[in-house]
Amino acid sequence: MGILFTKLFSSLFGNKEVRILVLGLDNAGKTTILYRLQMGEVVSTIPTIGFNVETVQYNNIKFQIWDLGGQTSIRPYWRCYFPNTQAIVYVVDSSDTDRLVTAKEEFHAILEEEELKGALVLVFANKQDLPSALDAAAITEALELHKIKNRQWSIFKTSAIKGEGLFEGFDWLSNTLKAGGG
Ligand code: G3D
Ligand code: MG
Repeated sequence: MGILFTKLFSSLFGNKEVRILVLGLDNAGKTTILYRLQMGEVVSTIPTIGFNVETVQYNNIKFQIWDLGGQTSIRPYWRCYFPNTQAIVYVVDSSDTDRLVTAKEEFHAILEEEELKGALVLVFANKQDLPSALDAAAITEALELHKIKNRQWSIFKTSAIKGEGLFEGFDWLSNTLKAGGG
């Protein structure tokens, strides 16, 4: 699996430092996805400023992830991570119907951020292996993806635990970035 992802991303961006933010509510499956990529060591920062950021660096590409939701007082600190962001990967627990409204609100708040306006959006409707998971159409509706204007987005069904759908999603991301999006 790791070889696949490194191959996919290795020809991107030249030497330019780029960021891919992997965001979503806690328990969505973000950390599981990061480990699935196997693109390098996952480094976790000590949460001195109130939130924990996990980073995987592969050449000039940095994946950074943290949990959305919770305290609003720490949000201003998120902005340190926004410059040079090419893509946002938004991960949703498709079986967590109780928190879909929160997931939507947090998502649209991130999309509003000035420094993220140019970033592509890849949504992972995760935990598709669970019988109670909503499908991609239902997640599209719940997150109001059709309200997204002036940027490219796509949604993929995934099971991070089984490793399903992740490659397809990142393949779309890589191709879209290569084509000049983001
Ligand atoms: P987060 O980093 O977004 O907070 P995690 O989420 O990656 O820590 O995952 C939270 C829990 O969901 C973990 O379970 C993890 O194994 C599980 N999970 C992640 N992806 C999937 C998936 O695709 N399917 C299923 N069924 N579970 C998934 P635990 O029990 O370790 O807390
Ligand atoms: Mg996590």
